[in-house]
Amino acid sequence: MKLVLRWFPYGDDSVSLRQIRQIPGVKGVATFLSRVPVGDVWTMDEILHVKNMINSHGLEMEVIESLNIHEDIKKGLSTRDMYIDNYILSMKNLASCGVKCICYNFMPVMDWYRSVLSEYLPDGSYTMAYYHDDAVKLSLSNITSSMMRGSNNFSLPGWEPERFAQMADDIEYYRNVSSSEYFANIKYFLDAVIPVAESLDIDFAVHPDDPPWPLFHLPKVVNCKESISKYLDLVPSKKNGLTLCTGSLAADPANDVADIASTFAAMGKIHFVHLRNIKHVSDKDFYESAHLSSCGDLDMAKIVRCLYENGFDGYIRPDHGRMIWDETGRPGYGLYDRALGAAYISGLWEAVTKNG
Ligand SMILES: [Mn+2]
Repeated sequence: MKLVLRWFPYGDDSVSLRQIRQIPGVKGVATFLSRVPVGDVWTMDEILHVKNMINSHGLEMEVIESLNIHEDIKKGLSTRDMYIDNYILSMKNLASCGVKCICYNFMPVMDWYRSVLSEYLPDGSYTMAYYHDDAVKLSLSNITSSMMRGSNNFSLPGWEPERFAQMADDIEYYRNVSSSEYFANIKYFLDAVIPVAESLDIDFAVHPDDPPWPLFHLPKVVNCKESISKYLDLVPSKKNGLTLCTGSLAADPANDVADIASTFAAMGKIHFVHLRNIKHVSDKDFYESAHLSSCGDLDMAKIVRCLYENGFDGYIRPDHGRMIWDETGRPGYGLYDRALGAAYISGLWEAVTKNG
């Protein structure tokens, strides 16, 4: 197991590499080239520029989160072959630079969504939350403007303002795309990239939908044990694997995250884990709690034990953190609470590996 932290380059992060280096146990960062437009090739020059910066702080860049997929690939348009060729070139360049794991998602239009980016908790911290009734009654423009207002002037991955103009049209487009057509588009993409991942020895790790139920009637892809199996079976390969995001999956109380962890770790299919906790206030309403089991609904020790006992040997990162100790920054991605999460995960891992 290797512990990493998400980090955003180009001055778009309130947390420095120097600070990350000082969190005990953290070996590297999961990052991405946010200034390369989605669909363009990640050139060696651009990758090495960021990698050298990370390495010079004593950290590794073995995980990319995310190498995003152009919407034309998701829609299955005739232009997709060009974008897939670009994607493969980016994979090859990343492999030459020592990258071993690529996290991505196949969610149409929206990467993730919270109806509140800064909710006050009784202990004086702030966190992200989701209230389903609010989410379904808001218009797209209300949603995009509330995400922007809550962003503290940092970019929100998946919510790039240049995409807003297109979002409404895209949502309309998917009204006529059935789930089976959408999965055919996924398979077309995986058929092209998984053999390349095999030849490059890069682990491919799809991130679950967040939240795990449909918004704006958009197709859902990876949101439960069955859909994870369906997705991974599209192209059977060790390289076609999963990012186990515990918080995303646990948002649906029907999901048994420990069981999902055991099942897919035993198959060698979990390459990357986002370990975070959430606390439900009703079936579809929740907030992101501190990482400790006692603070949320998830049994974090059990999940770590399930991963370890089933041979998991990939990357783990603490996921979103609350804003504590008067910190400000990108919602979910401050330093302090994620550092506490990292220390907690290190403790759980040490306990399970030493005591079984
Ligand atoms: Mn996640």
